[in-house]
Amino acid sequence: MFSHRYNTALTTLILTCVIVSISFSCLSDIRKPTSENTKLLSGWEFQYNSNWYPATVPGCIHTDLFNNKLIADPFFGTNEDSLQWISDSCWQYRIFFDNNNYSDYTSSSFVFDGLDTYAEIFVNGEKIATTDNMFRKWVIPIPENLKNTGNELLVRFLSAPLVEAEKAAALPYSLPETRAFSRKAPYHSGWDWGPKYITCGIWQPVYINTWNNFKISDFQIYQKSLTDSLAVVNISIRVDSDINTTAQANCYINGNKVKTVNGIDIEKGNCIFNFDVDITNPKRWYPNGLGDQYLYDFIVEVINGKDIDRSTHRFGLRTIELNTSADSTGSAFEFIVNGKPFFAKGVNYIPPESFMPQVDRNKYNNMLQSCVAANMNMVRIWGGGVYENDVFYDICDDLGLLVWQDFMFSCALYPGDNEFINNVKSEAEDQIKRLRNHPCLAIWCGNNEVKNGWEDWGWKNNYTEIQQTLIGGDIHKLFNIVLPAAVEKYDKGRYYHHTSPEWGWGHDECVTHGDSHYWGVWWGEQPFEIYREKTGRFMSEYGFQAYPQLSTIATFTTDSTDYSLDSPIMKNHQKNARGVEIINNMIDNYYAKPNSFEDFLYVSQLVQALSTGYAIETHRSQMPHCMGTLYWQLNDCWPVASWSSIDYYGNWKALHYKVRELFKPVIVTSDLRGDTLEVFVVSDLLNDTRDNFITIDYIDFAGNVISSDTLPEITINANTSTPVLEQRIDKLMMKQAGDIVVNINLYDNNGQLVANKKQYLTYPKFLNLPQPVIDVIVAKNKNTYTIKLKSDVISKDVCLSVEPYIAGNFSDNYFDMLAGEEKIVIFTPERVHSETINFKVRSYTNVF
Ligand code: BMA
Repeated sequence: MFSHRYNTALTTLILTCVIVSISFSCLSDIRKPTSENTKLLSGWEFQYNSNWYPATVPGCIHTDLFNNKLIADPFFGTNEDSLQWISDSCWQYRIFFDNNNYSDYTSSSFVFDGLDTYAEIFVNGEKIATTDNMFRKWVIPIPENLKNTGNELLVRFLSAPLVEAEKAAALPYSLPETRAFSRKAPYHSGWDWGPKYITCGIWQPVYINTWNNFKISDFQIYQKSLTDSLAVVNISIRVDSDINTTAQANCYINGNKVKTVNGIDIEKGNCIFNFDVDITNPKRWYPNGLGDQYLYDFIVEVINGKDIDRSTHRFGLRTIELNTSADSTGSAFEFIVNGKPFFAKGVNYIPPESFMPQVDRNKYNNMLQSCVAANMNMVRIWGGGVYENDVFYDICDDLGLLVWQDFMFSCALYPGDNEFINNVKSEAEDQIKRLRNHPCLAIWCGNNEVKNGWEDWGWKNNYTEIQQTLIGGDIHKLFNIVLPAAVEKYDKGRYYHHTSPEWGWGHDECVTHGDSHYWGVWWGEQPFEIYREKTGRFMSEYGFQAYPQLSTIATFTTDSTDYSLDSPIMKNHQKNARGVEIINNMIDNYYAKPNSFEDFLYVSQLVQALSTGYAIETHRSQMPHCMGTLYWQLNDCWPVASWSSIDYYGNWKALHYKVRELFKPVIVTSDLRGDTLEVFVVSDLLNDTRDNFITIDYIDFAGNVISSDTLPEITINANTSTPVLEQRIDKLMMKQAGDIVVNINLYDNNGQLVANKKQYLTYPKFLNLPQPVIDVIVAKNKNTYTIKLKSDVISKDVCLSVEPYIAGNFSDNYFDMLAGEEKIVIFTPERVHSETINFKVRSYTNVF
């Protein structure tokens, strides 16, 4: 179901989680730790009608029903419509377990790392707990009166929509989204790129934790100071204890014991103690592109005469600050890492699955590797999804991807009663403690578009002034008091940003103050050129939709009779009410009308790449006014038309290839304002380089150079954007705008090509493109294919595909080739294929 690429994820559901695999061989004391976790993952069943069926844990009801052939594929056709009943029902899960003398331990508990969402938990029919927050970890003591064998642990999930309706009814006014009453992934209720599947289930691992006398329940590594010669980190250890004892603590870094602290008084209950550790000549952790990602392995242990417990984490040494100071324009939004301001290049990330427990390490790896391949250094985990699994942050630590972490609140107003607030406080504590040791974590953000919604989306009109004061007070309390206090308490020093964006796109401040979501192009249908005027200090959202490729559409359609934008299935897989219309309008504005459904898919990708690519170029060229750009959105949670640059199956859309070019450390950007050509050189490098040069060739589509210019002695200034040319284009030349491309090359002082930009003088639809003949020579290597392409005249937006479809990766795609230019592309299939692979080559002139 759902994926031909990731279907192994269905069966391999044991997510790598809290357990960090660091070798303990360096430790002198090899006694077993007092605290032990025993997984409780196999043997679960769920009840449907009155029968019990095997369940997968971690998992959810929709995937369990599907795996047992009780429902159709939720992603196929219009099945979404007929599967809504699932979320209106209660669902029960059970497992039988033996009593391993649990009452002999000081403590023995069931630990649920995550339950989605409203659960009642019973042992042998007796209720032992209720839960109401998907984002909390639940530790529930195992009752004493167990049988020796065959004890039943039963988890009953209530229907979230029904619980929400009850909570909503208790409030004297209604909130715009009833999902806001639940602490549950907002996107489950449907989004403008996602289906409505309100899941329930044991969505994170379950285990039994036992310990005797004491255990380490938490440990924080806090960097107190960092210079080139010395880092001082404070280790703070929380111990839960059933005894009063005096203990010793040891700290190991990279296998070497670096600290022993004796005489620690541990008292019954819980206590926190801390000590400093010095690291001389520290190696720093840098974001991708700015340096290495050095990680230290930390182990701490607490020992008394007879007991020992240990905990491990990796840690990276770096400083990170966010400069939000007022300046002559407004207020900055500039990240500074290890003392150096840098331009944040990245993307917004949504949950990669409608049914999150299906995601495995492989999928995270593919997505995050695609970010690094596209020269990104930051990913924003958007507040309408989930706090990600540990493995996600581990990979970000490894790859140097900074994480902008929203708390999970999005596009809604929230209640402010004590029960809700206390629930959020516990969630924040759990999540902050879980994530704070990761060097990738750059910033906490209160929510997505709550202030923006409250100020700009007309919600206020539904309320009296008194109600507005109450609601305004509730969201203020949540995002300006409760959450920042939690960050201050558990993760002191990490920046907390109360909402994203600071100002909605209709406000003047969106270009002068803080972070900005500029949605004027998609929602406002403004021309792409508006991005010039609307570049803010940090562009944390903007984007344009495109359809995925045909092979992706084939996974949820029956046959080609569904291949029409108006077919019920295609409509179901376009969640934005005006999506088709907006894409078509923009195609009309910029491109020729595509002939067929498949051509439409392709052109939708071109228009997305043109629009979002233009935004990125503009944002970077307005550095340092603008110091970051995160486009909307990286990925999909099912196969769908959306703003993503990578589809559900991991296929790169045209945009992702474009992003890879535009996020290179040094680029040359250009723009046409009327008949004036402007050229900038943008650099993320930390040093200036001199004596570079730029060639500017006006070339017709048959390859004749009409005029040439060289700009000598170009300095690529470190970490900024430098205008290098502003030139009126000759009138005669402008008359031939449809017949010319300006090929701009930036060379270093050794004559090596550093960057290229092909600037057209008019929109693609006005180009008089000849029909190219492209020579294609394919050579099969051991595991890859080399495709050599050469075109007689210019060929625009050359797109390679494999037909019939085979999953794999093209080293480049959706590129322009000048007349006579040769291009080599490597195709790497995901699996080795013995049969012949057919490559299809198309270019923009094939669509009209
Ligand atoms: C942004 C996001 C999402 C949404 C996207 C596209 O503002 O925050 O809510 O999916 O717009 O409409």
